[in-house]
Amino acid sequence: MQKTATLFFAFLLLGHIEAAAHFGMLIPDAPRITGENPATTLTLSFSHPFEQVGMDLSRPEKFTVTANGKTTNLLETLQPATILAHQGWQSSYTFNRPGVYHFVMEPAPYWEAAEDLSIIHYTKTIIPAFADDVGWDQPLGLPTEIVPLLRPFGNYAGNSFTGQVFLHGKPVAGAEVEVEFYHPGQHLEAPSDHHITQLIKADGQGIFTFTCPLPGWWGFAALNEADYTIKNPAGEEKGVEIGAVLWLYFDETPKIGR
Ligand SMILES: [Cu+2]
Repeated sequence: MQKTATLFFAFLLLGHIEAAAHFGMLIPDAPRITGENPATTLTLSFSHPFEQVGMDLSRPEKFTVTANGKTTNLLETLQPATILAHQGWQSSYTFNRPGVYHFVMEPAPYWEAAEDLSIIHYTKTIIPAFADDVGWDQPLGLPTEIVPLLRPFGNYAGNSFTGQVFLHGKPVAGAEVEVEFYHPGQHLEAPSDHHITQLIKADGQGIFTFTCPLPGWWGFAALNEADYTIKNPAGEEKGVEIGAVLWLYFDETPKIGR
């Protein structure tokens, strides 16, 4: 008991309490774009998605969209916003033509004293516009990324996501992938901390499959150690955790009946 209390106090001193994992988040208001609704707000944050506990995300270093073979810089469109009571960012995007739009945020390194390293989560969300479905399986060539093998949209809760983890363009054998569910505005009770952040290991090709049982957003974060160091706020060279994060939306399963 006393040990728990001491640990708890230590976490308080370090700034925020880690019950579960933090995730780069890039969540649109609409998981797909149709003619009736050709625009969406994109919300960028660094949060604990299952528990809906926010952290501060300083201005991202990059924010881009890649579609129809072209990458566009959206950094200037970001507006500060309060997300889960913390610093986040929003942008609104209007879709002009069909395509599969890969939105990517590269945050500034986040110094995590509790883990003695900096964290960079390359965060990706893929949105189809006007029923297009070409190019969803294309890697973007990010330093690290999860490339979907299941089409990352048009799925029901209960479908299984399969993805492949890449680091510098090569599959990561045995990659560890953290998984969290996010349902804005809905508080869910987990039986244990293990249920808040679920964990799966990829196979020898960096491929993993995970069944998503609930409708809403599911985030996958493949975490690897970078082969470089950067300075922490105290000026010391420290390791970097680079994460490949992918967010997907699973729709409610329709009811069979008449
Ligand atoms: Cu955190």
